[in-house]
Amino acid sequence: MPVGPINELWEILTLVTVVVLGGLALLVALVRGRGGDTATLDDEARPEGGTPEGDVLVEERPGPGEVDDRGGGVAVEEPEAPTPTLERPDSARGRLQRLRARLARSNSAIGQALLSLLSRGGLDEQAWEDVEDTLLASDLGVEATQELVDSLRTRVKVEGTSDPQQVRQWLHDDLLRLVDPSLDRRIAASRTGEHPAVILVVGVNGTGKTTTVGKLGRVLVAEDKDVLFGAADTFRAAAADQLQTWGERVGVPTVRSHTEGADPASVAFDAVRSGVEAEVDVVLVDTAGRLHTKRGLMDELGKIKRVVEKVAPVGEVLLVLDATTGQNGMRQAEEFAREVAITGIVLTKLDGTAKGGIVVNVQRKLGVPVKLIGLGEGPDDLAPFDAEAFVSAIVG
Ligand SMILES: Nc1nc2c(ncn2[C@@H]2O[C@H](COP(=O)(O)OP(=O)(O)OP(=O)(O)O)[C@@H](O)[C@H]2O)c(=O)[nH]1
Ligand SMILES: [Mg+2]
Repeated sequence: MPVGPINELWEILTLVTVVVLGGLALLVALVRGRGGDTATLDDEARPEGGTPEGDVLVEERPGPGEVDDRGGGVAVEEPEAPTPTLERPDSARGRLQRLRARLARSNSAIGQALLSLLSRGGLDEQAWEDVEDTLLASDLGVEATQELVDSLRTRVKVEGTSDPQQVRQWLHDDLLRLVDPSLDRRIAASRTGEHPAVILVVGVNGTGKTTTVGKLGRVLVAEDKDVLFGAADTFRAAAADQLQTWGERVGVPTVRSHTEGADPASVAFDAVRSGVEAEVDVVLVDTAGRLHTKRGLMDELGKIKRVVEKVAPVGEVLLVLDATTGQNGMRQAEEFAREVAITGIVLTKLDGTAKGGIVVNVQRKLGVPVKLIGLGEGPDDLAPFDAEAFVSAIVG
């Protein structure tokens, strides 16, 4: 058997093994080296503290004179990519048309009672007293009720008629005069010079402030305005969450603090300052509900307004009143007006009450117009107050 070729074969095999092993060793060394690099890159890519970039924008600032920054950082919570449910709401007019039936339903109790009384032939003392009671029950107030009844009685007597059509027309005209269509009910929601419009929303607990801020934000967004919410209700953490949820629903960022009990004036200040920097059109500031009888809390409201005005004038202070609270609502209105200059009233929950008369009462007491009405809990259930539509809803 020839030995030469076998030896050659062994030599070749040994060479191949050496080359393969060397190659493997080189490969392992290379992979190790690259592996180290990867780890370093990962570490650098992760921001310190593990906060995902763009999630929260924490602003630190020294408190201005009066501001006591108990709250620590305030964050602007951008709504996540606009929610798919975010569609364009009706125009103001369209919304009122849609809600008219609801308004009529709520007021028809007054209207029905009045019309059936007035169209009853031969109005006697008892009938007039019943008319008076119906008007008082609708929270029209003693003065306005007296005026209305006197006016109607005189007309019926002078004209010598109680023709239902005619009486209905008189009732309509008298009510409209009381509601006063000449009042300016526009919401100040446009920038003035360098400043965004600032709207402060105040009122007692549970009247519908936060809901109103959310709904109003939606109306303004639909008018192509840049809007920012300020969550100055720091009393409960859930309050800021509630506003932020509305913000996400209607596509508006919310400036808030995550610290329960943070200074509300400080959060309001931060919201308005962010609004100035971002050059938005409107900053809507939601405040905590407060009992009008609690001195300390009422003082706090004055402070919020003063602190905000270090950055931009507050053009609108909306008092939110629950239409179902009757005379108590009137007392609230007077106390709030004493503390901050109220520029407009939002009357909520008119969908569930026949107490629409409070519109007249509160306007007279405060000399401030009802600007908006809440007719339900949904995002589109806020309408501009329209005197004519309101009266027609009562009289039919
Ligand atoms: N039916 C009806 N419910 C309303 C209306 N406006 C608000 N609400 C409801 O009233 C309740 C209280 O509303 P919020 O907006 O939380 O009231 P708030 O004034 O912010 O309450 P606090 O912050 O606790 O003082 C909620 O259940 C709302 O859905 C309205 O116009 N009609
Ligand atoms: Mg609230």
